[in-house]
Amino acid sequence: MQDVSTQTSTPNPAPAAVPRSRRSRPARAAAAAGTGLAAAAAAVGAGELVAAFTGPDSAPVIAVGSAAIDLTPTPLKEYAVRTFGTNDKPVLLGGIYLTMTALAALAGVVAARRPAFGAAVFAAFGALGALAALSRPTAIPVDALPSVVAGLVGAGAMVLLARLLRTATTVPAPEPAGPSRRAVLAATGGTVAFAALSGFGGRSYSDSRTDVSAARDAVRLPAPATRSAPPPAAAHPGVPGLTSFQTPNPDFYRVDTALTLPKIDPRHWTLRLHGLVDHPVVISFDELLKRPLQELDYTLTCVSNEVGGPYASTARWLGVSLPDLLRQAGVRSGADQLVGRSKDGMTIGTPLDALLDGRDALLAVAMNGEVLPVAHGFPCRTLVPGLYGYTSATKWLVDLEVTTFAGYDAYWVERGWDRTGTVRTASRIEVPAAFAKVPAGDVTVAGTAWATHRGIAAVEVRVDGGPWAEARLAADAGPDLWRQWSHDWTGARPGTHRIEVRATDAGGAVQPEARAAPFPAGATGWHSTVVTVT
Ligand SMILES: Nc1nc2c(c(=O)[nH]1)N[C@H]1C(S)=C(S)[C@@H](COP(=O)(O)O)O[C@H]1N2
Ligand SMILES: [Mo]
Repeated sequence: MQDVSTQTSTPNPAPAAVPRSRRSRPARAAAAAGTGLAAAAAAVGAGELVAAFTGPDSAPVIAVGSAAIDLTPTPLKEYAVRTFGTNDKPVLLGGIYLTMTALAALAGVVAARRPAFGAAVFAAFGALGALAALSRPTAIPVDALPSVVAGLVGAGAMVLLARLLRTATTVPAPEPAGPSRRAVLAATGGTVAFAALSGFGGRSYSDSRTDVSAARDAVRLPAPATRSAPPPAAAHPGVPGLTSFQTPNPDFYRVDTALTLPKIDPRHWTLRLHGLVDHPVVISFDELLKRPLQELDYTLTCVSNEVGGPYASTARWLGVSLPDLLRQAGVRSGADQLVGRSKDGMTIGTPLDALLDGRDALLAVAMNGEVLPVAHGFPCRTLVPGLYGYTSATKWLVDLEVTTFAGYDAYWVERGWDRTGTVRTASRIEVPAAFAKVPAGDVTVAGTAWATHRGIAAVEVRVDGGPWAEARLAADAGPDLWRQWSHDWTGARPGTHRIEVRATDAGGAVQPEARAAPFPAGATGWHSTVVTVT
C-alpha cells in the first residue's frame, strides 16, 4: 500500500498490514452503528410496505408484539396491566423498538468487520418475525412474507452499507477516501429515505385499505323493538368528583390483546353459530339488524381490575337476544360452553347455563346510541350480564361454537384463569380522592359498588377501623348495573385517617376482607383510602 498522504512529514507511516483510518474509533463505531440503524429502518419499512397487502397484523413488529402478548406468563401480564394500565400496548411496542434499535446498532458495528455476521442478525430478525406471524391464530402462510422481505432487505442493506463503510475507513487518507465517505453518507441517506417512503407509504396505504369509518357511518340502526326506561337520574348521588353513572364511549375502559384494531366491513361480515346445535345458523349484518333489537343497561367489568381499580364502565347497549338465537339453533344436550371467536382469533368461553337462565345476553351492535366503536368490537360483540369480559364479551365477533368445557379451553382458560368468570362483589371510594386534604368537620364520602347481575344490597363505610356505618345507596337502576353511594362522615378531626368500604350483594354475601389478586378469578378485599383532615 503506498502512502499518498501529502503530510509527508509523518515520521511513521502505518504498516501496510494494518489499515489506517483518518477517524477516531468512537467516530468509526458511531458510523458503523448508523449503518445498522439505517438497515433496520429499511427492514421495518419494507415490512410495512408488504404488510399493506398482506394485512396490518402481519407487519413484523406487530406480529412479534402479538406473539409476545400471547406468550407472556400471567404474572408478568398482571404486572404490566397493573403498572401501565391501558398504556401496556405502547409500552410493549416501545420495548420492541428499543431492543431492535440496540441490536441494529450492534449489528452495524459487527458488520463493519464481518458484513456476513451483521447480515445474519437481520436474517434472524426476519425469521423471528415470520415465526411470530405464523404463530397467530388466524395466520395464513403469506403472513410470513412481510418479515421475510424485511429480513432480506435488512440483510442486503447491511452488507451494502458495511462494505462501503469499510472501503471508506480503511483506504489511506485522504484521496480515495473522500468519495467513499461521501458514498457511505449517500447510501445511508438513500436507505433511510427508502425506509421512510416504504414505511409511511405502506402504513398509510394499509390504513386507507382497511378503513371502516365510512362503512360504520353508513350503518342505520333500527329502533329497538323493546325499549327500557333509562336509568333514573337519582342513580347518581350528585356528589362532585364521583364517576358519572353512564360512561361516555370515549371514557369507557378498553381491555384487549389487539395491537392493531380488527377492521371489519359489516357488508362482508357474517356470524356463524354451529357446533352442538340442531340447526346451524349463518347470519349477515343486515339479517342481524332485522331481528328484534333490545336495549340493555349494563356495567361491564374486567377480571384484571385491582381492588379500587378503574376497569368497569356502564353503557346503554343495543342488540339482538343471544339466548333467542341459541334457542332457534337448538342447543344439544351435553353442551355446556359457548365459544365466541373474534376476527383476530381471540376465543372467549361462556357457560351455557348463564346464557339460558333468562338473563338478557346480547349480540350488541350499539353503545350509548352510537354504532359500536371499532375499539369496542364493531360491528358486533357479545355481552352476558354477571360475567367478567374475558368469559362473556367477545369483541369483533365472527363465530359462535356450542361445545363443552371438557372439550375446549378458551384463550384465558388455557392461561389458568377461572372458566366461569362470575363477577365478584366490588366497591370503591372515589371521593375524597386518595391522599386528599379535606377541611375538618363534615366530609362527604362517595363511591361506586357492583355485583353485576346479583345487585348491591348495602354499602358500609368505616373510619380508622371504627364501627361500620351504612352508606346511602343512590337509586337502584337494576342488578346488572353498578350502584353508587354516598356517606356523611361527621365530625372529622384534623390528622390522617383511613376510610374503608365494603359492599353486600343482593344475596346477602358481604364482600370478603381477605385480599386476593385478580388472577385467577378476580380480586377480592376492601378498598381503602387515606386522607388528611386539616
Ligand atoms: N376480541 C377480543 N374480545 C375481547 C377481549 C380481547 O382481548 N379480544 N378482551 C375481553 C376482556 S378481558 C374484556 S374485560 C372486555 C373489555 O371490553 P371493552 O374493551 O369494550 O371495555 O372485552 C373482552 N373481549
Ligand atoms: Mo378483562
